Amino acid sequence: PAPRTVLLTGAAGGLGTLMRGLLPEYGYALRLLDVRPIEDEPEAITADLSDRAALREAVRGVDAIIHLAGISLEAPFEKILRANIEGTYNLYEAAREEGVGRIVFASSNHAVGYTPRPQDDDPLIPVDTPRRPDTFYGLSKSFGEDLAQLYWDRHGLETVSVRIGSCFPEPTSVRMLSMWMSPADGARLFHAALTAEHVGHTVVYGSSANTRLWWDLTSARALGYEPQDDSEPYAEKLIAEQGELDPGNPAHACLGGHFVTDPPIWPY
Ligand code: NAI
Ligand code: 15L
Repeated sequence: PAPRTVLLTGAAGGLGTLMRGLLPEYGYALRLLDVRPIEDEPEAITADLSDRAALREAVRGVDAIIHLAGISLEAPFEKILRANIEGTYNLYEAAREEGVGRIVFASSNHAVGYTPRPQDDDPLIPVDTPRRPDTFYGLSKSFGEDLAQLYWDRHGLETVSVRIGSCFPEPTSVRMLSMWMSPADGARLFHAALTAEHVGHTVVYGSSANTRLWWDLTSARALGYEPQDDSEPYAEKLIAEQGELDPGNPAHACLGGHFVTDPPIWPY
């Protein structure tokens, strides 16, 4: 049976707010969780991913979880460790203990951020390309994918790890022309990830059907995802403003874009 009650962690964030608007149309009843209170949502659970008792209660009785909570950009290692690495472990443990069958994990392009982007007629990046995190942030997503694999192999808890490109209302950079996932396509992909049968642990790239796509959406489409959007209508304006990507510029050379060249955030 299709999952109905879904815990949405990180519900106060940018993507969480977009999905709170879009997923109910697919028939889901969302239970919301975030460390930040959510305006106009009195029933939302305000809890930190470090609070194991709160997580256990939050996952009790849900059919599935969409796990968006965590630090969404590079940060000092200690913070990433707590929120993204230990926090994701805590959530998986709560899900295992309460018998939740499936998690959709918000992984990121930054788990493979050092992968050179395809140029000219190069093939699209496959989903089984070696992971090459570009930051501690990307490393935490790589960890999350391995954690998901472990919980599938050992406990039969299913996960779809979605390596999200850039999910925002509109693309705002030339790189995003390749990476963009429209919010409506994001909801389509999460719905497919919640409803496809026998996913085990499946890794997919999360983006729209962009003309300038860098990666291969085959595994996402195999879940039943049919993207409807393309960033191309934004291309002319963004390229006029920012110029084409320069293959000689290291910040333009890899999937992770400027994450690859941004100075590290101290203290390590
Ligand atoms: P965001 O930073 O807007 O939202 C993250 C939410 O998680 C925030 O509301 C924050 O309060 C909450 N949070 C952080 N630490 C927490 C903790 N310890 N306990 C409970 N809640 C906590 O980020 P955004 O853009 O909404 O992204 C959501 C997820 O998707 C993140 O995991 C991010 O890494 C991932 N992602 C997003 C992409 C995007 O394009 N928006 C691209 C790739 C991945
Ligand atoms: C991410 O992983 C971030 O969470 C998001 O804020 C964007 O920076 C996105 O990647 C991106 O690469 O554009």
